[in-house]
Amino acid sequence: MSSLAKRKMRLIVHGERPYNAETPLARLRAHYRTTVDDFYVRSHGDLPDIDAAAWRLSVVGAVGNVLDLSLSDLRTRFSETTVTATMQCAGNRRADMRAVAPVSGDPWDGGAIGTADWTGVRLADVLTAADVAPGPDLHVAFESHDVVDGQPYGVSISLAKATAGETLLAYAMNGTPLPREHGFPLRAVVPGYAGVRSPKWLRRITVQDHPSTNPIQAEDYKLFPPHVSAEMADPAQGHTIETMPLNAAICEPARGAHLSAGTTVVRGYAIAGDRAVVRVDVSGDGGRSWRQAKMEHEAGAPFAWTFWTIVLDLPPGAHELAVRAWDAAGQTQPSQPDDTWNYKGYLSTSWHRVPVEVT
Ligand SMILES: Nc1nc2c(c(=O)[nH]1)N[C@H]1C(S)=C(S)[C@@H](COP(=O)(O)O)O[C@H]1N2
Ligand SMILES: [Mo]
Repeated sequence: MSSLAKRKMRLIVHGERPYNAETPLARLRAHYRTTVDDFYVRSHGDLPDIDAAAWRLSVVGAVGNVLDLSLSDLRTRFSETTVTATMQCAGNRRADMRAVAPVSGDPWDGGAIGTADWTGVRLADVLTAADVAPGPDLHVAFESHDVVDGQPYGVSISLAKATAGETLLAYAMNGTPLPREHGFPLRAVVPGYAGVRSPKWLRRITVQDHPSTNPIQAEDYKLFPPHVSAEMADPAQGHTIETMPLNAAICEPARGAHLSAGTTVVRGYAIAGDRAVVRVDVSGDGGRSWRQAKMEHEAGAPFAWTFWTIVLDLPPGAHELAVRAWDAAGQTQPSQPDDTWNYKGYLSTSWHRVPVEVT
């Protein structure tokens, strides 16, 4: 067994090459900050092995001052900052969309998500040092060391999001250096956005007047209406997934659990991209009636998930537990996966339903 597989032994592996694995739901709910060993991994290519001493980050393009930074330059020239933020794949909960029609991509359950303390420097500070003049139509493009279909992984975000205080270039996760599979030695962390916009194994940052033309940005991670198939999809017509929508999942009890009559503790997470979760409703009868869960959210961590707990009194029989959250805009989640089905299975946010058997 590789050392990676050994460390990540609790994860549910969807693929070995590229390595993709998610956190079992009960483990996810064990700690507000997901331990590094339990943190899901989403990779599009082989994990690069980077020699930190030789590694450099270059900052080029529409800059007054081209930068070529070593890790120690980053640590000494910029002030260190830590942001507690949730990373979530746009394909999280994709498995639920398969009930409607087939979808492409790994069948992630609700564990392609995790929360960590990310430590590094603000991307804004690095862009200031590169003497970037603010412009409304500027984009910050990233290029990484891993190779996907013969090209380096690449994505971009707007200059506005790149210079927001929460956006980091991170070299540590939960107080330890980034492990190889999470982007050693440096990754971007773009809180509130889909994980795809937080590139790992960074090598170059380019400030430019257009979004990245890399296929990951220009073709992948696009949201389409239900009638669009893989054959007819025109990437230019799809919505580029950036901010993540409201979502919630039941972590305990597990799907299909056998419970004894009486009180059952139901626990899970809720997350609303860059907005706050204001309420979490839980149903013991498939959504005919709802009660409000108790929420736990860490103050000062607007980009981190909300944990929630409720104690239900379930009579004997077959029941369907369900959860739906509400965000600060008063919006809630669709009841059925049919409502938002798309052939890529992105942004699967319908009420998370968990059948249980009570005796
Ligand atoms: N260079 C690079 N960065 C990447 C990826 C990748 O394959 N290569 N995957 C992205 C996707 S889709 C997600 S969801 C997150 C996952 O981060 P994690 O593996 O640290 O959990 O990384 C993103 N950054
Ligand atoms: Mo992802």
